[in-house]
Amino acid sequence: MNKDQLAKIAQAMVAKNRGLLAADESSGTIKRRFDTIGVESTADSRRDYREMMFRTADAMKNNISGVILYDETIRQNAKDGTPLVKLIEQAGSIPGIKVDTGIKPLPNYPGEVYTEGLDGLAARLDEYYKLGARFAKWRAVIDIADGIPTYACIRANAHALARYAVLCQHANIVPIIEPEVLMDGGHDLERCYDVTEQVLKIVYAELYEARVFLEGTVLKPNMIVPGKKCSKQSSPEQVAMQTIRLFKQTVPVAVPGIAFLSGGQDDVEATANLDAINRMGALPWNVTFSYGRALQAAPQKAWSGKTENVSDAQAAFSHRARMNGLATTGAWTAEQEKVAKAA
Ligand code: 5MM
Repeated sequence: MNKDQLAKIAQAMVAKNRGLLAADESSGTIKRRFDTIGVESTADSRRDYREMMFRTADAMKNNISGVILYDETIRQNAKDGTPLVKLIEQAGSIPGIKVDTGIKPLPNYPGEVYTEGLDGLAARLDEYYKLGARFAKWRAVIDIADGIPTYACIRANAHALARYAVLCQHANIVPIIEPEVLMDGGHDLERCYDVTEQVLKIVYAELYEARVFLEGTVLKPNMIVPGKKCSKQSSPEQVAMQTIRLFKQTVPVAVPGIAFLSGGQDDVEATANLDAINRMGALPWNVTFSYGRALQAAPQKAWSGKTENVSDAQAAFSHRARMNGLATTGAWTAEQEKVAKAA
C-alpha cells in the first residue's frame, strides 16, 4: 500500500473549487434517466452522452476533480477511438470506478437492504487500476421508516464498507465511503440527524477496526435534511448548521474531505446547501460535492439524445459545475443563477 499516493489522490479529489461527477449509473438507472428524455439506452447512446460531459473542457478542467465511472464506461472509447478514461485524464481530472454490485434485500430484516460486491473484489480492483481508476466508490443504502433502520442493518452495511475500503487501499485505490441515508420518506430533519449520527459512528468504528488509513479515504454522505415528504422543509442555513454540528462530532479530522451526494435535492437546492455549509466558518475537512442527479439533470434534458444539442448540454453542464465549484468556498449566490439564466 502506497500511503503517500493514496493521501495525495484523496486530497486532489476534494480540492477547493472542484468536486466529483457521479456518472456511475448502472444500466437500469441510466435507462430510467434516458426514458424521461425519450432516448433509447444503448451502449452507443450511453457513450455519446458521457463523452459529451467528459469533453466539456472548462467544467472538467476547472470544477471536476474526478469522475465516478461504471464498469461499462471505464472500458469504452469515445467516437474517435480515444478511451473515455484518457479524455478525463487529459482534462486533469481523475478517473474512478463504482465497484459495488448493487443492493439486495437484507434477509430477516423486511424493508432493509445490503450492498453486495466483495466477492472477487481484490482482482477487480487490480484490473480497474490498470484501466486507470485511482479511486473507487461503494454505496450503502439506509432507509428511514417506522422501525427502521435497525442496528443490524447499519452494522452489516458498515462492515462491508470497511472490508471494501481495506481492499481498495491495498490496490492503491482511494475508497469513497458512501453511507447514504435516504431522503425519500416523511421524516423530519431531527430524525435524519439521529439516524445519520448512528450510521457515521458505526461506520467509523468499523473503519477503525479494519485499520483503514483514513487520510487515504473520502466520505460521501447525505446532508442533514428532512425527508422529501416532510411537511416542514428547512432553509440552507438550517441544513448547514445541523450537518456541520453532526459531522464535527462524528467524522475524524484525519479524513481529508467530505463530498456530499445530492440524494434527490433539486440542482440549485443542492448547490445552495453546499454553499451554506461552506459559509459555516473554518472546517477541519474540505467540503465539496459528488453529485449525480444535481449535476446531470440540466445537461441531460438539454442533450435529449441529439447531436445538435451538444453545445447547449455542455453549457448547462459547465454552468452547474461552476456553480458547485463556487459553493465549495461559500462564494455562490442565487444572483449568479439568475444572471446565467438571463444570458
Ligand atoms: C449516479 O448514481 C449512482 C449510481 O446509482 P445506481 O447504482 O443505483 O445506478 C449513485 O450511487 C450516486 O453516485 C449517488 O447516489 C449520488 O448521486 P446523487 O444523484 O444522489 O447525487
